[in-house]
Amino acid sequence: MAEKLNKKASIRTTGKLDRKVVSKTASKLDKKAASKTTQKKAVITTNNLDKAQIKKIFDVFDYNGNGILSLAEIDKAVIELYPHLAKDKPAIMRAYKAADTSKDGFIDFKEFGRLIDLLHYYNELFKIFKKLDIDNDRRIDFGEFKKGHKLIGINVVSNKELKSKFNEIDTNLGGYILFDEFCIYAAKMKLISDIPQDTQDTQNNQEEIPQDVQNKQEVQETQTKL
Ligand SMILES: [Ca+2]
Ligand SMILES: [Ca+2]
Ligand SMILES: [Ca+2]
Repeated sequence: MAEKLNKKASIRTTGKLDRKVVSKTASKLDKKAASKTTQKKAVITTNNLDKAQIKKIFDVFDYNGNGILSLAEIDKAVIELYPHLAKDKPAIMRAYKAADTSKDGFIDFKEFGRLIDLLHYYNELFKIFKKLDIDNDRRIDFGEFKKGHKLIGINVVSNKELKSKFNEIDTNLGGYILFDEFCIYAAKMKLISDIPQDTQDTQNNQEEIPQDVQNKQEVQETQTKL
C-alpha cells in the first residue's frame, strides 16, 4: 500500500500546487461534504485544489469574464494551460458535459473543480482508448478489441466470449466501441480508481477511498498488473 501511495503522490492533477494549502482545503471540504452526502464524490475528486487556486485558474478559463465557461473557452484554456490534454477532444467534451451538473451548457465556478479533475480523468481513459484504437479512427472495432482487450482487464480465451464482451461494451450495438461507451465500461470496471460523480450511483463505495489513494495513475498500474 505504501508503495502504491508513493507512486500516486508523484503525479497529481495539479502537481505544481502547494501541498500544504491543498490538504488544509481538502479537510475543510470534507467537513462540508459530511453534511451534504451527495457532494461527497465531487469533493474527493477536487481534493488537490484549494479554492483560491481554483478561482485563479477559473479566471484564466473565463476569457470574456462573464463568470461562466463556455465549451469554446474551455477548449481555448486547455490548449494554453494543459497542452498535453488539448488533443483529446473527446475527453474534453466528456469532461465538460459531465462537469455541467446544472445542465445549462456552461461551467460555473461551483462546477469548475470537477471539470479540472474530469479533464484529467478522461484524459487517462482516452490514453487507454487510443492504445486500443490502432487505426486511430476514434472507435474500436472488434479486431482492435481482440488485440487490445487485455489492456482493459478482460481475460477471456474464446472468440465467442470475447464477442459477447465486446457487445456488452458496445451498448448501442453499432459494431464499434465509442469513447463514451468505453468510459461507461471503464467506470463500471473501475479501470481507473478515481471514479467521478457522473458515473453510476453504484459507485458510492468510492467515497470510502482515502484522498491519497485518489489519483490518475491507476492506468499504469492496471496495465502492469495485466
Ligand atoms: Ca465566460
Ligand atoms: Ca452548469
Ligand atoms: Ca479503430
